[in-house]
Amino acid sequence: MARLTILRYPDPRLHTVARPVAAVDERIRALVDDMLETMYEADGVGLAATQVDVHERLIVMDTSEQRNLPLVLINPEIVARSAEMALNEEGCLSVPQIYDRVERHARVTVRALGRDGQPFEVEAEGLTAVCVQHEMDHLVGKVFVEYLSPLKRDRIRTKMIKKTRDEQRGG
Ligand code: GNR
Ligand code: NI
Repeated sequence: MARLTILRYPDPRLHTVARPVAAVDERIRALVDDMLETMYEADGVGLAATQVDVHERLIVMDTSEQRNLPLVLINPEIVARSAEMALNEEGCLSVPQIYDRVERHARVTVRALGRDGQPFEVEAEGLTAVCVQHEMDHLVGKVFVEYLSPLKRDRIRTKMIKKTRDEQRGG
């Protein structure tokens, strides 16, 4: 297993549209394991392949309290969405220390392949529903800050560029 580098907003590679995973093989299983390690190490509840510069439709998540229930979603598709919406505070490992409210479907049903390539469906609500929608946005090149006002987004962009520059100087 290996820890992967997470792209930081406004890296243009975060806007890449992922293509489907062609086959759930050893390469994909190794990527899944590295992404899980990277997600747990960063204390995240989810990670999309886009964030580690792999542009294939693959997500890992764990929204459990004890962080011992990894969920792997390969070629995920949302097959049902609630009419009811919910406002939730979101963050993103690619936009560290920025949190703001985003409106999403309160519940979604997702169809995907698991780590072994078997198809399954999962009904998500609460944080899991938020996370599924947030991660699936990453796969089409969308970061949550794009739901915020242009003014807020611009301020975040400037802040992230400065933060990244300061860190590279050894801060
Ligand atoms: O770790 C994460 N926490 C989180 C909190 C609220 C809404 C969405 C998320 S996803 C985020 C990890 C991440 O950036 N996934 O793409
Ligand atoms: Ni994210």
